[in-house]
Amino acid sequence: MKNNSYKIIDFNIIGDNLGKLIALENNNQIPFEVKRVYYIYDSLHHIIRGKHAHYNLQQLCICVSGSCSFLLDDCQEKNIVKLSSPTRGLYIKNLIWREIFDFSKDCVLLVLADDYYNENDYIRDYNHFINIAKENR
Ligand code: T46
Repeated sequence: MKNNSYKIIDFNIIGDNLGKLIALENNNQIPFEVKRVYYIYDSLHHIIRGKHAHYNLQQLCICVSGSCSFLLDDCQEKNIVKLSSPTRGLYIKNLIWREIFDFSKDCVLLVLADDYYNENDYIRDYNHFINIAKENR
């Protein structure tokens, strides 16, 4: 997989006797400017979410509670990344097919995105994704 298609970002933990804190800033720990935040919770263990790519959207996904796994596909290679810690984020560039699965009961997946919700940015047909991704390699 093109090594900049996605990356794991380990956050700096600010810890003291009160507990732990993680701070995320635009263009610092987050490799873009955030325009939208959403979170996914109460997903059933056996379901698969995602099953799409984005033409342009970049996102940073953080499992702030529990765990879930991502299948990432850049049209040449598929990798699985498990998120199970609030101390790391998964940065996903555009034109990456993703499927999210294996949700733990307590999973809360926080997603920071660089743009507003726009259904026209979604590629929901896998064959179409393959064609577009190959053209853009
Ligand atoms: C992604 C993965 C990780 C909105 O109205 N606003 C929003 O900001 C979002 C993200 C969704 N929606 C609506 C659209 C659908 O009617 O919420 C419904 C569920 O969305 P979707 O089926 O796209 O959910 P997932 O979990 O398959 O995908 C989401 C994001 O859409 C996607 O960008 O990368 O989480």
